[in-house]
Amino acid sequence: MYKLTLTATLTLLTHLVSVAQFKMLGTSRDMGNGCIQLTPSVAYSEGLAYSHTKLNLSENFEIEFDIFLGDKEEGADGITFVVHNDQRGFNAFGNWGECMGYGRFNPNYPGNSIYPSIAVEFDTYQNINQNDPVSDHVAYLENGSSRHQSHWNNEDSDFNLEDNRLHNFRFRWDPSKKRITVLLDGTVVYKGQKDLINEIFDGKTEVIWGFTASTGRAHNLQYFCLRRLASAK
Ligand SMILES: [Ca+2]
Ligand SMILES: [Ca+2]
Repeated sequence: MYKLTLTATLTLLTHLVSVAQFKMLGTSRDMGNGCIQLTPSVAYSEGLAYSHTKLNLSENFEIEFDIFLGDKEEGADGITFVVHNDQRGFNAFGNWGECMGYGRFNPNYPGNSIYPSIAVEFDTYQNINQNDPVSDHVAYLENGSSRHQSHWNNEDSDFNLEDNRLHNFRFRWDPSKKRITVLLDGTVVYKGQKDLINEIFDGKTEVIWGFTASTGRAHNLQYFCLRRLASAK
């Protein structure tokens, strides 16, 4: 029932997104064919891409992209989808390596990270410091901390996202139910309830969104490809 209602609402207004809509930072660049590179397969790279158009958290929306996390299973570090209201605006970035351009190395030390924010990480490298499992995984993050208490890896200790394939990513926000739903290749990989406007963004409804990625000693080509942004007014 929920799904049917959401789908019907989303058809009210669908925006087609374009590469020109994104501001690129660091190693990000237009790859053509509607794809934006975040990092090349080069050590210690960091790239971000933000949509010039902000999201309105008082509205329903679903964002859909394809993401590519590399072809080397021993690569690193992953991509985050981020929603933020950092005072640095479209120039905000976090640390490299395990922080994926979003977070900080020590969860308890402010360091440089994107704040206030939420993010979904697609993590391809185990960092014990951030509570990562041995496998690749998806996790929900808040306020620039890369450490997470839970994760999704399909309960598969060999789960691998660095498989030289595009993976479909969808992020849904329902403000009436305060519900976040994240899908990877059609499977729900995170579902949570949070009053984002008041608990994270101090009453603000207009927020910046985009993708961040980085590499460390290990690396991979990482990019995303445009699909659609749908929202209801
Ligand atoms: Ca990691
Ligand atoms: Ca892997």
